[in-house]
Amino acid sequence: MAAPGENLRINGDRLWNSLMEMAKIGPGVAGGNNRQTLTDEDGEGRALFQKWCEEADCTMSLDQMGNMFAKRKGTDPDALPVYVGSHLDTQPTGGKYDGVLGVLGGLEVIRSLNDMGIKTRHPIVVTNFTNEEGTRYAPAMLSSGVFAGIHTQDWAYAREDAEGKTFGDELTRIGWRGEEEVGARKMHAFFELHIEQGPILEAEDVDIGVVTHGQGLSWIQVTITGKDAHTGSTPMPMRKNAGLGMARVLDLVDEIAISHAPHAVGAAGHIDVYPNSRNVIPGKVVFTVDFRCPNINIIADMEARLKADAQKICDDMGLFIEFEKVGGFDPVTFDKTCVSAVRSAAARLGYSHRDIISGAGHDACWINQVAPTAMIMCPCVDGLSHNEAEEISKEWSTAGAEVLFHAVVETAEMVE
Ligand code: HGY
Ligand code: MN
Ligand code: MN
Repeated sequence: MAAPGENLRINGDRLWNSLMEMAKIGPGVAGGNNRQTLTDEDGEGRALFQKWCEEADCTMSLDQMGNMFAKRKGTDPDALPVYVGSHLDTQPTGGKYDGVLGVLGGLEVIRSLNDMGIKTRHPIVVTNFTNEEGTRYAPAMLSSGVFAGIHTQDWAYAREDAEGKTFGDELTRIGWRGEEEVGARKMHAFFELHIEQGPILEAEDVDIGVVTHGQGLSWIQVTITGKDAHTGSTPMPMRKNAGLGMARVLDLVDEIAISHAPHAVGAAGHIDVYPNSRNVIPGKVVFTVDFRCPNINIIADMEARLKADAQKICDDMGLFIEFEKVGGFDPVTFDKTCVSAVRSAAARLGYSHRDIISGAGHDACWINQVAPTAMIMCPCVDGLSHNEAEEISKEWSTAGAEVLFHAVVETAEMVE
């Protein structure tokens, strides 16, 4: 397939301006974003994205999980489309670029093709996957997971947020529940541009991460039950302190991950304490342990050690402990042809690049199970993400989108 000439570039200013416009929707309190999935702000962001896609002469489709598909026609109506995209939902203290760069970078590919009057044989479809973050509704990558046949739609619809509102009801409430069957679409290939969310590219002064693999993930929800009691009048030996049990288990999580250094990681980001009153010994805690590693055997070892050693901690303290697997996926190997298209695009465009394993999970990790898939990463400042201070440069954004443009256009086959 003919690759685009190195002179074919995107409009980095237009992409940057669109990123800044989208960032105005669902602002955080510290310069980032709080545009959580299926909130009114998510609905507003979707509407803006749809408006921009229609202005770029795309046709928008919506499936039953609210996944959005903006299609630019190809010359061959029978050719499977090349998909490009990511997610518009953010963490509660999210940044302006996590996910959004991949969706608006895909839109910039379309806008640039329109500017240059370039036709491709395969159609190109820009995608916004619903609820990639998995914050309000666990697990992460929920809708790309339904699209790839990992989760059933009924199971996804029944997921509840902290207030007991279901995914299905909230998707209907914000008016973005489509009719299209989820996963019925077939893809020629899928490309996702994403910030690295780690420190490697910036530290090595490299412009582009050619993502060859994604590490695996395990989310285990742990419930420890003790006994609510008065923090003042209950003698120490009589206490059944679920909060103390959690503290010792969280220390164990850190110890397990460090024992598999340097690649394994572990922490708990979600913690609920009951009754969460200043003068009541916690009778119950619920928290989610997040283990990750590129090696599936190490993930299994971390899960096994957590269960065995946390059980012993709680037995010794007279506490009751339960474990529930609430999310996870095996390490991912992306498609070699798509990865090569990314690597040769970076080289052609003169950008420094290196192979990299994705530390975070992405919709591409699930889509890789149903279509040839690859990812492109750009650096982020101090490797910081899932923090309102998340930052990238316009140059990094432009470089990432140009590599995306070249990889997508090569795969979609430019028509002279
Ligand atoms: O959890 C993840 O890795 C992704 O940011 N949802
Ligand atoms: Mn993301
Ligand atoms: Mn994220």
